[in-house]
Amino acid sequence: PIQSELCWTLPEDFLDWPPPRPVAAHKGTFGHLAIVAGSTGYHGAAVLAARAAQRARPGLITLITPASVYAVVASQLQAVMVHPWSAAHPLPGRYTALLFGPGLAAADLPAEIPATLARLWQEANVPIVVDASALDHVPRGPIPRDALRVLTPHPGEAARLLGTTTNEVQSNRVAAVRALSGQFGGAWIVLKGYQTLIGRQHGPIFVNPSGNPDLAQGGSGDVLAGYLAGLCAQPPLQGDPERLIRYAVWQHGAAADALSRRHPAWVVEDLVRTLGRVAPHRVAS
Ligand code: B4P
Ligand code: MG
Repeated sequence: PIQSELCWTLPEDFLDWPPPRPVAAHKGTFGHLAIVAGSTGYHGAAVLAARAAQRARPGLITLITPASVYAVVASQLQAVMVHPWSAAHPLPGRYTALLFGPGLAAADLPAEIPATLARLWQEANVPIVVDASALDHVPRGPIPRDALRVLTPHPGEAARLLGTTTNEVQSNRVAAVRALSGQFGGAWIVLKGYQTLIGRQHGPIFVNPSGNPDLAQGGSGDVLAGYLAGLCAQPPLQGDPERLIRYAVWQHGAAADALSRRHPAWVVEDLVRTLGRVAPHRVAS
């Protein structure tokens, strides 16, 4: 049953969003995203997230990746700056948003990466998005007031964080969002899957109507994380985090729906190319 705390996202919610870019804008206007992602065996997650972040069109993107995968990651990206993880790149630096994950999973992951995430999560005054195995390194407890924090678990990850089962999460997804947000200082939770939920410990929970089972392929979550973080990095969009997150999730699903209508056998690289190109429309009543 639909509870009163649930609000459906509608495509028409975004007829005036993102706002038009000022004619005299330059790349500095749209911020600089840092992505910390990838590890041995998971280099593709970093590449997909970076390419999806490009589709959100922040001014600049820097991808910081463990030295073990640096060469293979860097060789696949052009406009994205790529650096091997090292103390030479202090975070948050001048970045206007940070994404930790996806693909930060391998046993050879430098130990400073989880430690840096834990410190920044509690201190940094810039938006932080955390996805995939990086979720395991987010500290419970308070977060800075007025700093955007977003976790993007799928039901399996949500269950791991809550110490319960995937079935339990799926049987009351709203409760899972509330509980996760409560544990992580009131952070925004994007609980993925059919009808992705977006919400916090208190306040409305938004239900996303777009997307379909063609998204059930490895890498589609990495694409969402990159695209969402690419929007978070843009100062002109940071004033309305609720709409920003809802738009990212809606656009990701709508791009999948557009692909599924045209050619059913699409793969996640097609999703990256389509992302950001679906125009919001009014739904006939
Ligand atoms: P992992 O092996 O950790 O998968 P991953 O690397 O995170 O893959 P990826 O990043 O591409 O996908 P993600 O789910 O992040 O874990 C997979 C395991 O987790 C599964 O074997 C299962 O046990 C569990 N799990 C994951 N999703 C589940 C679900 N929905 N229900 C039950 N168990 C689940 O991101 C996928 C993206 O595609 C999200 O944006 C999601 O919303 C979207 N998507 C997938 N299926 C969709 C659908 N039917 N309708 C609409 N959107 C859908
Ligand atoms: Mg994932």
